[in-house]
Amino acid sequence: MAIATQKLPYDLTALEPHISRETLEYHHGKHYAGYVKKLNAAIDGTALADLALTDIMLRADDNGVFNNAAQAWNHEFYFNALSPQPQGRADGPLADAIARRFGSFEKLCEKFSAAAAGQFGSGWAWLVLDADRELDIVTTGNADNPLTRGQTPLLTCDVWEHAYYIDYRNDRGKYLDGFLELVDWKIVADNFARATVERAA
Ligand code: MN3
Repeated sequence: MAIATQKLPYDLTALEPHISRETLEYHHGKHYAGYVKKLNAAIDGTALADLALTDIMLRADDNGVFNNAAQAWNHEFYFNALSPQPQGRADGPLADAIARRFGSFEKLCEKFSAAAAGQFGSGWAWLVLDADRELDIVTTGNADNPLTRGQTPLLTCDVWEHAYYIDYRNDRGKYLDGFLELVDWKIVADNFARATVERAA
């Protein structure tokens, strides 16, 4: 059973002006879809073929399989947390956890942006829940995913150039400002609630 290419949860023009239709056509339609296609070709007929995407990523012992599985996972997680009508800031238990760990929601956003801006080359910035149930901000290079380090992803930002070059050229900082305008903190809060339950189990 092949891994299905997920549809975007919004229209191609829905994230404008921060992320253009052209960017989504390439980023979702070519880059993300390409990772899924290469992954399916690589796992066809192997023991991984019937597993869910997360399990394929965590069990892959081949770099090519891991990279394509992780890139498929990371992109789905990235696209799914964005919304044309986002809840603009965290509330509830997530807001409390952010205040405890970072001081304020604004500080979290600053720290997240700085980490994303500082990731050298291609990669991802993440808000995660650590094994000790603390929030943290981490970055990973290329396709790497915090699940491989025992951290549960709550939010990610793609800082590969293909995520922003059409709209912002080399200006990663401006892309990050636009990205933060689109993050739906209701979705991040749902991820946090699920991760907290899993960690407590
Ligand atoms: Mn990408």
